[in-house]
Amino acid sequence: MGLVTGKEILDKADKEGYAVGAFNINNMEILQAIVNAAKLENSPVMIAVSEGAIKYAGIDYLTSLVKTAAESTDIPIALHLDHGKDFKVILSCIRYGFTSLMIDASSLPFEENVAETKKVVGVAHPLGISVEAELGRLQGVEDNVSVAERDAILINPKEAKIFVKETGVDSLAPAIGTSHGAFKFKGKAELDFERLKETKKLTKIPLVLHGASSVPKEILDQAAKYGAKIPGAKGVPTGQIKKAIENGINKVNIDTDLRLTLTGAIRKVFYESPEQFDPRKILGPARDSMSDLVRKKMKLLGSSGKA
Ligand code: PGH
Ligand code: CA
Ligand code: ZN
Repeated sequence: MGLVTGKEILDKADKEGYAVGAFNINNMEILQAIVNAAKLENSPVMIAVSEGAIKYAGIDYLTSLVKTAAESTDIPIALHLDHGKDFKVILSCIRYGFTSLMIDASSLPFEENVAETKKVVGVAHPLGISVEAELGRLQGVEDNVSVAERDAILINPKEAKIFVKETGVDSLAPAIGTSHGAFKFKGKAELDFERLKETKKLTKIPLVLHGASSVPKEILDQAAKYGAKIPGAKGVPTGQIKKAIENGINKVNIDTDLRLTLTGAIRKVFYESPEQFDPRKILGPARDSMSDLVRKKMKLLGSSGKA
């Protein structure tokens, strides 16, 4: 089967009350790990490609790999631009066959975010390509942050309603207290579920959780055992991911947990087999470990068996 749109995957998830993982790729092994997991779990999946990944691997290489993966299965797979900021990159993604685009103009004032998002929807929708946008800032928010500060950082559900109506986006990423990377919280992790609930009620579209890696202790421990030094790493507890899905999240973005898994697996090979220099023996175990990780995520999100 060819690629399907983000909207097709996410509208079904919204209707049936589960979430689909959007996993970031940079190379063949990461993609194969994800697609292999999707096949084993019979789960729809979104392959996320960032502007950084495009710079690293080339849009031609990455799209060829993802199209080849989609042709190998009947599992619904969407090819998604993650955090698109440059309109030229967005246009080249359209030309290369992406079926889902994120326009991230969330650092701009509200009206400019509306205008930028509208511009992307204007070119994408006539071509049948889905669009995701973002409101608020992705920044860890702790208990000691003042109400005024929270309001400045996190999504305003009433604004979200206006935003969705004016732009016509297919999905929206609300800032509710997560951030990207391996160091999400200094104190206790607590997402703003009230804001999320209200945003869902007022927008009634699929919502997206960015910065959703859990940074699991067992992955950190494995990496540390073989020499990694990543002190203070902390992610979103899996219980909060579940609660977010119960309150309207239908797409969960994972990058960091893949990176940590790959790092731990490669370190293990280097530590245990210093004589090893075959790339297949170095990257193969990492690919297997990432596939196991993605299978666990699909079970957690409720997308297993939904393909
Ligand atoms: C993400 C990934 N990509 O868009 O939001 O977040 O760093 O938590 O994996 P993590
Ligand atoms: Ca942002
Ligand atoms: Zn993100």
